[in-house]
Amino acid sequence: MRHFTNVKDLGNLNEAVHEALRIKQDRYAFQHLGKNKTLMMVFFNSSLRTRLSTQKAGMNLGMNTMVLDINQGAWKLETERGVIMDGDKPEHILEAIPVMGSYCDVIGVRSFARFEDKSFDDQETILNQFIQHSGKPVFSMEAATGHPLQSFADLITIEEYKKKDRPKVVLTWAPHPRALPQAVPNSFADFMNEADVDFVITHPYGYELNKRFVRDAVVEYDQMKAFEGADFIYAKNWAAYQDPNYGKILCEDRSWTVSSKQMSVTNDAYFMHCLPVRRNMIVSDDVIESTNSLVIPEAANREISAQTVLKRILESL
Ligand code: AN0
Ligand code: CP
Repeated sequence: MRHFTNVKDLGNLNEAVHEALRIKQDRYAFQHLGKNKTLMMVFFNSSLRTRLSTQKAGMNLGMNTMVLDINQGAWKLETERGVIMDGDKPEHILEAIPVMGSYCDVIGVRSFARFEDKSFDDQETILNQFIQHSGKPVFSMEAATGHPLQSFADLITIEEYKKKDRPKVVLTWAPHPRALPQAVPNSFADFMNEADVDFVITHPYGYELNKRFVRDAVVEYDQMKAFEGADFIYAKNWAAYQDPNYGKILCEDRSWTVSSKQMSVTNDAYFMHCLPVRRNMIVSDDVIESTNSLVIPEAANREISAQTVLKRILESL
C-alpha cells in the first residue's frame, strides 16, 4: 500500500481485519520494519486519539515519530495557488509540503472540511496536495471527506464484539451545538457497505450524506424504527451536506439524543462513538456508561488500525 485515504486502499477488507487482529496479538513483532524510518504527523486540527494512537502505532513498529501542529508554532499556510501573498500567511503550502516530505518517510495528515467551499472539500484539496507534492506515502488522519483509520478501528471492534455472523448496524445522527464534518459518517458508511453487516442510516430530513458513501444503504428517517433489532448503534453528529445547506445546522431536536428509550428497542445493542463526544447532546450519561458502551475499546483499536496501515505502507517502501 502506498497511500491510505479510503477503504479501497485496504483491498480485501476481511483480510485486513484479520491482519489487524493478528497484530493486536503481538504488536511488537514488526519492529524491524520501522527501523530508521521517520513518521511525520501533520495536524491542521485538534486531536487526542489520532495523535496518540498513531504515534504509538509508529513506535510499535520501531519508527521515529515527529508531530507538527500547523496552528501552534508553524507559519500560517496559504493553500490557494495564484494568491498575492500580502496578507497574514507567510508561507505557501506548495513549499511547506515538499520541505516536510524531505524530513520523513511517511506522512499522516489531518485536515478537516472547512465548509467554505464545497468543491475544495469534496476534492480533498489539502490531502491531495500532500500526495502530489511530498514525494512520500501519505495517509489520512481525517481529511475533508473521510476518516478511514477511525472506521477501520470501528470495524475491528464490531468483529470482536459481534454475536452473530451478520449483525444489524445502525448509524444515527444526533444533535450537537456546532457544525461538524461528514468525514466520520462518510467513512463509516463506506466501510459498512463493504462489510458483512445489515447497514441502516437514520437522520432527520436534510442530513442526507453524499451518495458516493451511502451507496445502497437503507436510509430510515424514523430513528426508533431504525433502532429496532439493532446489534450496534453508531452515533455521530454531522452538518448538512446537500446544497444549499452545506455545512449548516438544520435540526436541534434533542429527541434524537441516544438514550435508554431508543436503546430499549434494540437487540441489547452495543453503543459506539468515535469520540470526542458531548454527553447528553449525542448520548445520555447512562448509555455511554453502560456495559454495552464500546467507546473505550473502539478508541483503543485506533492503535491497531493505524499500525496495520503503517505496517502495510512500510512493507511497500
Ligand atoms: C471531529 C469530527 O466530527 O469530524 C473529529 C471526530 C473524530 N469532531 C469534532 O470536531 C468535535
Ligand atoms: N476519534 C478521533 O479521531 O479522535 P481525535 O479527534 O481525538 O483524534
